[in-house]
Amino acid sequence: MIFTKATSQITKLIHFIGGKMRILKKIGIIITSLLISAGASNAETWNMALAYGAGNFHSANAAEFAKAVTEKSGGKLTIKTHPGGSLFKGGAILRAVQTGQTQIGERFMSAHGKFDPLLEIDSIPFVAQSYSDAQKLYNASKAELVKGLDEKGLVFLYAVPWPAQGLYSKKAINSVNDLKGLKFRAYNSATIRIAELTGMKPTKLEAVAISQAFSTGMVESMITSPTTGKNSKIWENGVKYFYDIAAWFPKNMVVVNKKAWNKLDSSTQKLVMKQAALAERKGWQLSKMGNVADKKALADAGMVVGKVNSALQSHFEKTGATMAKEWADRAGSRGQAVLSAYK
Ligand code: PCA
Repeated sequence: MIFTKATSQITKLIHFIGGKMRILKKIGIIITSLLISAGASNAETWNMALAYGAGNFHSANAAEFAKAVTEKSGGKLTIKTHPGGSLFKGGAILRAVQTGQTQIGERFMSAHGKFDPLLEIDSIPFVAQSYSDAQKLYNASKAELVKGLDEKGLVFLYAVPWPAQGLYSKKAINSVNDLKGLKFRAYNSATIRIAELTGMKPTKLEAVAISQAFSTGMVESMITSPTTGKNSKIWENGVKYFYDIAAWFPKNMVVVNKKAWNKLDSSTQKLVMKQAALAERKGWQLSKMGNVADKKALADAGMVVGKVNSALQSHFEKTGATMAKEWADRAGSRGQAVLSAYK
């Protein structure tokens, strides 16, 4: 009897607390939505244009960066990523961000030598042939790069290299003669210049167009990372050979439109810079891992993965020396200062 009474009292108490909790929860929701609407005037949304597929490590890293900023900014900044060139194709991203058509984007730096020759420094063959040299070159060039972008209305956030660049071909390449006349997929002025100095026929194409270009026979060779070959499942398009030249580590950079940047309060700007630094560190690690794993993936898919022979090696070295001189002329004293700081 006493026991039953106590039980019913406890049940009543639980109902009472439950009722109070529901009211508190409702009040909480109301307060939260009031806070959100009060803050709505300084809640920003940025659309982040990415040129490479969602599965690529640069895009995955950018998505993680965007998520971290969105979650940590307390509703002040939401970043939405658009991979695979779905918002703007690679070639249009820098200009789209500069002119404010979108607020943020990632772009392959060395395709923009006309914008600033300093952006091409990481694609001069044989200047930096390892990750540690690539890092040194980045450190030596960063201040000038950031300044050049700033003068053109862009805020630099971070840069991450692609794995070492190598030569892909449908047929085996044992001499410079084997390269002559080949239809060659290029991604910037430097790769076009290599093709010209070698006697290949260059066509500039976005990475997302690679599979189709090889499968239709529009191109039959290219120089890019093991990662891009793997992402394009290049072995399914008749490409059997990968020669690891490892003569440069070109980078992607993430930039923001300056007007969009200036709309953020200083604590949000700090948050973005902090997450950018983390994304940069993570990106370099992912790149180093890909440099090993993606080469293995090419071999596992049945491709012949090796090095060029010494005659080809010296051809590419000579080509690189010519290109270094040409770049020095274009980049002038600014370029010279950066290169001597690197050396
Ligand atoms: N992949 C990109 C740029 C460099 C790289 O490794 C591409 O092929 O377009």
